[in-house]
Amino acid sequence: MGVLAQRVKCIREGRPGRGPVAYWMSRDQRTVDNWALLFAQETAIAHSLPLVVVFCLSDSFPGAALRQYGFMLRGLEKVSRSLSALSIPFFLLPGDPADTLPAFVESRDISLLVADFDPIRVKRQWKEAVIRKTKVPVYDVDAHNIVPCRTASDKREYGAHTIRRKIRRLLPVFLDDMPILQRHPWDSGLTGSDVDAQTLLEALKTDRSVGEVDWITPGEDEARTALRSFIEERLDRYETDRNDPLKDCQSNLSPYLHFGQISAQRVALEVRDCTARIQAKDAFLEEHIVRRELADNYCYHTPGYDRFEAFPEWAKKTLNDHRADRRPYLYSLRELEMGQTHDELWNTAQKEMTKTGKMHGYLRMYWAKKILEWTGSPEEAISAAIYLNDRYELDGRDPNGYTGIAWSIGGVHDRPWGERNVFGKIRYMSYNGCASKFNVKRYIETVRSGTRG
Ligand code: FAD
Ligand code: FO1
Repeated sequence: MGVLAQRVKCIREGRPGRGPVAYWMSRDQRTVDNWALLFAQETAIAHSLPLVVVFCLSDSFPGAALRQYGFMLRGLEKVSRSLSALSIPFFLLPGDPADTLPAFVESRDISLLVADFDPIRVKRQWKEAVIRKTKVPVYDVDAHNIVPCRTASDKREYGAHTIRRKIRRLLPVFLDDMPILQRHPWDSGLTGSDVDAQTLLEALKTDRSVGEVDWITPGEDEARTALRSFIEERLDRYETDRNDPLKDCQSNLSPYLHFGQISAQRVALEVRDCTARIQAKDAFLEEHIVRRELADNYCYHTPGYDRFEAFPEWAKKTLNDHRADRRPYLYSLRELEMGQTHDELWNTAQKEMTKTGKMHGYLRMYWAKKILEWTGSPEEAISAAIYLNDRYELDGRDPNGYTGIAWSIGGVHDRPWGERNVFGKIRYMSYNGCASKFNVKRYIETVRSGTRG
């Protein structure tokens, strides 16, 4: 497991306890193909120690509502069962990690804590708070990226073209098969939590106005089924049809990837080794590996990843030069949320997101760019886009989202284009541009009639 060492970072030497090794599961909510869990098990076995998994359930995760907690908890219920079958008890601690985890570490005399890598702000804050209130060694494992974020690059990359060559060079080392999690040989004598998703959801203090969706089922097995059906039925058309919302050619893996219910490495291995057309495979792997890992790179190296200040100098200048431009339309957050603009295409994309929890990828660019055009300032646009994206998307609250919005509104990972009103040199997208890509009227009909999403 040599490459495993490159995924692991010791973030605090600390003083080991005498009890089990604990994996603090958060981003990578799966038992199979989980490098953080594999590292925790390898360490526990090396010291003849039991292994436990702990998950802190915060009811105030930024932007999350019933929709996302439902998907997550129904997946975790299955994770807890799979782990206990391997003699690895799963503990679910309701509350903020800083309030619950230190006491858990203390009371079980945990010998060391393994966490999973996550570049978003709230997760860094959680880790810092837990480290301050504990003394044990803490390790951080990148189980989410194929090429670990901290190995791919030591700085913020300019764009896909700069990180692509770094990732390509390292893929042969990291895009390899993964060991199987074993039945744990050392028994902790501890009984884990009884995770009943429905009961937890009913007790959860969260926004219930954004309801669960029923077109996708959470869980590790369901994620692998979704991957298989994408490979068998849609992958072949990916590079030709992926930008047409009527062709239904996306993988629909993002909710599973966001909650870590499937390993990105597993997805890449199965796509690489399947018999689909090479152009389709390459197009998918470009998005799935380069674009996704570029998003982690951006959020990890840019603490203010969701702010105007994070935009490239050229973008800040051009947006400032056009700050006073007259906006052709101005909409409030409420009007945007209700899809009450003059643009039926935009309203329909918004409706697809609020109804299904998953807006088509091509339309997300158009959707965000129009928010820049129809709000009073770039700062207001960022805040509205993040609020709506994180509140309604199943895959929201993710580095991919903060980066997608920064690309659309602030030119991050993009270059200057022809200067125009409000946008300045930020890449522009138009209704007619969409109409040249797909049948806009039919897309509007399918969402309105409910046959889509
Ligand atoms: P597929 O096309 O099947 O892609 C497979 C996987 O590749 C995705 O799950 C994702 O992990 C990765 N990927 C694809 N496109 C991108 C991209 N542009 N950037 C980074 N990774 C990508 N993605 C999210 O996961 N969560 C979000 O909240 C989110 N918000 C976005 C907001 C805007 C304004 C934009 C422009 C993009 C956003 N994206 C987001 C990226 C992309 O649109 C989604 O990842 C994709 O549509 C998810 O559907 P899929 O898995 O079926 O896509
Ligand atoms: N991670 C946790 O460890 N505990 C939570 O309670 C939690 C809630 C949550 C709700 C919505 C959502 O989209 C993500 C949530 N996550 C939670 C984090 C998630 O697993 C990922 O770590 C990050 O969001 C992606 O970087």
